[in-house]
Amino acid sequence: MKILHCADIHLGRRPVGGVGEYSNKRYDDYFKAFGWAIDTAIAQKVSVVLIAGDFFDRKELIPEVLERTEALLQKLKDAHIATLLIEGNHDNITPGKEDDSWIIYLENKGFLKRPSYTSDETGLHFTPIIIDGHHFYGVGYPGGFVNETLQALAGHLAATPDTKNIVMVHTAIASGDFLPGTVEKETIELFNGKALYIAGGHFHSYQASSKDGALFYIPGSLEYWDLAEPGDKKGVIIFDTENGAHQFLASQPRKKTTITIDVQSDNYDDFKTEFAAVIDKAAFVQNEELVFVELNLKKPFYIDTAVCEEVLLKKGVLKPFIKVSYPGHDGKGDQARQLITVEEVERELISTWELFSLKADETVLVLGKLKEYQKDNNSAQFFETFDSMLQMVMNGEEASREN
Ligand SMILES: [Mn+2]
Repeated sequence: MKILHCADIHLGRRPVGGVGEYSNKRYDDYFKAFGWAIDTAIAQKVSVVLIAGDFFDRKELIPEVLERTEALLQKLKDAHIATLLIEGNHDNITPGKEDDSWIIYLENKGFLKRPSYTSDETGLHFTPIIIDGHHFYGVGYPGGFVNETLQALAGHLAATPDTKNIVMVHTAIASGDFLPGTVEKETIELFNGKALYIAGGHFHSYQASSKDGALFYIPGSLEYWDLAEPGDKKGVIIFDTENGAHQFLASQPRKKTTITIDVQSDNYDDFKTEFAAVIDKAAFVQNEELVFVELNLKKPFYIDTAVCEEVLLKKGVLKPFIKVSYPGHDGKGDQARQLITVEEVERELISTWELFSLKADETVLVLGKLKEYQKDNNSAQFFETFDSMLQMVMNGEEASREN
């Protein structure tokens, strides 16, 4: 059986603060990239497509995102290719809130199937999706519980030998530094002889467990989610369960040019001349390129990055990004920040607040709405939502006084 594995599609993403042409082009890019993955699946005559989390960029969708997504998934359905999906940290389903999930909606409409598990006092219970004798297991995004969850799954698989197992999990192997939601390689090794393939995600560039008979793969996001994300190897993996062969096919994300300047100047005025001279020598595809400029300073001084961006925009760059590295900056922590969503940071903080902690998930949801209404200048909805948020907290207080 041939399988196409992709992950981190991030449909519906619009760059933060992006307006106009740049924002619209990037919004389209994620749909185009998924369209390419679908065309590849059809051309390669695969039986199953695996989407290993972060299918959507966020839980709430505008109608157009849903419409375009359904049109793309319909192509797989028409080609009689089964689509299996797990959630990532961006589209994670809140337990008990399954009715609010657009992923469950797509599942109910027959566009995809979602291997999942439940937990109770007796442990974790895994429900595989079975296709042509292959058992597909999925654990979504277990976050901080990823090692325990996968250990339990490995135990379950040990009790059912002789089945062809494929595992889907939204995680990556972290070596050395702690990164949120990542798994230890020892946990992955528990699956040797128990699974044919583990379909991972979360990191946005290609990863494969390094041992012989590698099991665990990440194809990388199809498009750049963040211009500063490490690694440029992005695409899909075609896996053949009959002979164990796997093949990486690179996607074509929007052109990104990285320019690293080891700044010689020690003051802003000299720097402006130095910067302009470097950029003047570069040539860009007009209005199409993302340009990421890293400025490595030997001596710290203030740089107005808006001025640098203006220089690049005048050269016809679609979107410039300027990153200033001051002496002594080791870049540690940058990747951790890229891996978690704003909502996850908010939830962690709110769960420490006395009045809101029991309603952390709801509060994050309401804050998201308030931000949107603020952006849209919709004061009526803003105040209505704000009132309901206060009501929610007051009800929570009353409930605790009664008990
Ligand atoms: Mn992602």
